[in-house]
Amino acid sequence: MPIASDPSSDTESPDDEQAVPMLACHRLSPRPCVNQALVEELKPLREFRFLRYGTHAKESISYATAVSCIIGTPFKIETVEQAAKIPKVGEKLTLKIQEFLEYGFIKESRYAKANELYERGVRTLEDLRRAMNRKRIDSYLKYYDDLQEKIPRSEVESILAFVELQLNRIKPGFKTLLCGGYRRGKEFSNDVDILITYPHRDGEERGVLQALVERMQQKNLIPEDGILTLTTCGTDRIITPNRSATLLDALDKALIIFRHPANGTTRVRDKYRRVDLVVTTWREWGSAVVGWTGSTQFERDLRRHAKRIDLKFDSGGIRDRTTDEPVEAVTEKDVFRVLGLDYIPPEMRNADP
Ligand code: OXD
Ligand code: MN
Ligand code: MN
Repeated sequence: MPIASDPSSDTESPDDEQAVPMLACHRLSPRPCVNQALVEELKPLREFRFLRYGTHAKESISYATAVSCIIGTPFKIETVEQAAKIPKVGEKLTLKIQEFLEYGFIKESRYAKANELYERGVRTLEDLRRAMNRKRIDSYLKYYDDLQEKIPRSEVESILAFVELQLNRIKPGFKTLLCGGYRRGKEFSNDVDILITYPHRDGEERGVLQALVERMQQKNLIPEDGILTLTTCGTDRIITPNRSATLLDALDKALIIFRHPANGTTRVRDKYRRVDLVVTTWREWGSAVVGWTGSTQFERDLRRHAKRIDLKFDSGGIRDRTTDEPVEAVTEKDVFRVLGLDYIPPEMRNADP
């Protein structure tokens, strides 16, 4: 594995030429991967655990990590022995893989797929759980059908164009980047993740998110109950530097429901789409890009990797764990370099099914 340059990256059997690194930031995760059929079969089992235990429970995370290791396995798994050597793949999962190798499917997975909860859409239930107050749940339900739909790349781009049009009216000179699944090359996204900054002009971004959201509301591009979360910690931190100076991931964020107008398109009616607007200083741009590109497991493993080398990573920046001092990394490549990692292109960060 050329990517496993970090000596601290543990593999199940370091002598084995085919050993799979434990962390997603030490390996490549393409979509589709060579074991995609197996991954598809394991996906409902993984999502069933998310539902049963919650996304942050260790039962869920260990399963997700095992599936992620299978995604990062560069060779086709053809024997039980190969499966058993993959990091995090325990006895029970090995048996499931054996079943898959013999029959081409996993019985329990088919049951899980047929499960009513699964049919209702894990993503939305998760979103609902995340949505902590009643108002948010209500607005979610109102736009439920639209929000269930996956968003094609062309529409993601069209939504960015709408946002840029508004930004141009507020303060030109910005730079945007579509992150999330779109940046990792997915044909269809669950939502639209837009990062915004002002290159080389730290401070220019201050207050921009608030202005953007207000403008979009005035234009009726965000329904009345369409702001799920609005935090302006980044701006607040700049205005009052000492109060929350150690806050990590203190980016300005608006998680909204966007009304995507139908006029000028072939659609017969407007559609409601989930959009995340994230404003960052130029200084934190690299970390924000890495943090908002995902996938979830990739980010989780990146944080674990950073911890091992006594750093703290998240989309708000990199810090020294001991001194809490920020470590500079303006570009995405800087982030990988500072973390002592080989650069992994976004389309190789698909560490979740
Ligand atoms: C998505 C993603 O699909 O970010 O929205 O993965
Ligand atoms: Mn996304
Ligand atoms: Mn998002």
